[in-house]
Amino acid sequence: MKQFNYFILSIFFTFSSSAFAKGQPSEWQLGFQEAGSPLMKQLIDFHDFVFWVITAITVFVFLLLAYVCIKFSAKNNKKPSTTTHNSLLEVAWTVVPVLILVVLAIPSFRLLYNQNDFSKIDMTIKATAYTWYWSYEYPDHDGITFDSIMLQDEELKEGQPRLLSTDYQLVVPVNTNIKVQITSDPSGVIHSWAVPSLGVKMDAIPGRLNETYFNITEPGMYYGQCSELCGIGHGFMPISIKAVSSEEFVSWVDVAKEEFASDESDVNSYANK
Ligand SMILES: [Cu+2]
Repeated sequence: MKQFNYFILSIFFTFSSSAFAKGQPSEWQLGFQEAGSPLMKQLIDFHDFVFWVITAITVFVFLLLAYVCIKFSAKNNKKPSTTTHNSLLEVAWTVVPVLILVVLAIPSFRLLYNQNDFSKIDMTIKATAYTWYWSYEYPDHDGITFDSIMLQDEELKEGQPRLLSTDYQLVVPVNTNIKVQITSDPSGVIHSWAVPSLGVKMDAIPGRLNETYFNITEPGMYYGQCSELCGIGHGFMPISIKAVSSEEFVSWVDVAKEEFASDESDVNSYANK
């Protein structure tokens, strides 16, 4: 399936000027963004596996229907059989679907378990949704806190995707299990913190702390958007993540501690700006 998608994509790319960029959508994209985390890789593999299973079932049922329609039509089958039961057949069409479901359920539950396995977390970040931007907090790094506001078209620099770039990015180290605690402004609405290439999508609900995690394998930019219809600014509260090496992250933390010296009034004062 993946190969097929890439084949189709390559055809479209021949006619499109956009280059294939990791961690963000591309023009004429079909299928998923390239996996940026092991979890997304598993999600894509499972999707591809299920795709082939349902394709086989659909083709089988279609061929069976076509066969029955032709073979047992009033024209071809003048004297219908009076058979009403066939034990072997009835057991088979019950047991076979059950087995197919078991074959699907095993990798599905394994994936579900992996998505909720918080046993090996290296660091935590808190994302809070406001109308209409995300605010981030690094509780493990002296509580660095900052808002991440979408860049307007005229503020975009070369290579920054429109509607996905923010003034401050969520900077994280690569090959680190990062837990994200997600919530929403208590006086706000429900949002959703979603980054497609990382296989992460979690609702941000006022008064409730949800959590998810990701592990980025390669340095680079990874973009996401609010994925809950939250109101007028829904399309304008992107998530942009900058994955860097652990050394770069350490030096970023030093700079960020100065730049975003924890100031609670920061978030509240934004509304008055
Ligand atoms: Cu939102």
